[in-house]
Amino acid sequence: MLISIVSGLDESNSNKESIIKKFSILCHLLKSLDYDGIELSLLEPEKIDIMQIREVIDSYQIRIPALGTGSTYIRFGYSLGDNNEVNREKAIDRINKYVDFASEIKSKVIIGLIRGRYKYDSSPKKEKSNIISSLKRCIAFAEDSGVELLFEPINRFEIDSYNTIRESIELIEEIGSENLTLLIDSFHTYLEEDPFFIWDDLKSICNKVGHIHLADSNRRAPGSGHFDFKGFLNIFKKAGYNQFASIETIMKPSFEEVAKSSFEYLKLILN
Ligand code: LER
Ligand code: MN
Repeated sequence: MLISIVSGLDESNSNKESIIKKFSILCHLLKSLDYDGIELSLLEPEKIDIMQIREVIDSYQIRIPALGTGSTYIRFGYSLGDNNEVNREKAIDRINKYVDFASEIKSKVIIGLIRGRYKYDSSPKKEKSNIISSLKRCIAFAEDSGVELLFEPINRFEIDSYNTIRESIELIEEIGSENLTLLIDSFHTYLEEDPFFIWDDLKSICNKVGHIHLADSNRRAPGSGHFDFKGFLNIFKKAGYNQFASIETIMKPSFEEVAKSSFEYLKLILN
């Protein structure tokens, strides 16, 4: 299992030079801590100089396993489940920009918060049907570009649909594309899944998982709450999962400290 951590690059408020500088500093730090990758949470990937990013990842021998897209909904308000067609088109168009970026660096693209929340003019049923039709369009583009999309179940306090692993698997099976896999986030798993069944369920769906997010029950660094990371990660380890697990937490007291303590804790568990 490969280990990475999530960071933004503040690309919307910076010039190309300072974006690369920030990225190089992050890679330098993470490499010194023995990380395999850095997951990027982006708003406008088209503002980033992809050639320079490639030079940095090559020089540090570090990978960018996935791109987070949730800020498209949080900052721009565009979502795949919106009842307004113009807004849906904008979200699909934004996903295509992430896919373009991902195809250049062999990364994957996350479909999480960009699904949005339904408004007064919608309903759970309409929202789901909007998400499915938007997702089919995104998948067609991702397939043409050779990029994998990662569908992430997200807890009910942040989003209105596909909160559980079971619902998400059903959707993935309905879409039926090899380019659509599951992203399991330990924090959403902790909040949404039945503790009696989840461990057996995870064993049976391991082969559909393309990426993992790690945060403890308090959404802080693994080891600081009471989520059973040993049980969770050993299921994937035993199943031969060889993709990435990314630390995605509240970065307190600091990014550096979270990166350091999480890595040490995970190595103890995984070895
Ligand atoms: C995104 O990966 C995620 O987990 C959401 O809950 C956004 O915070
Ligand atoms: Mn997540």
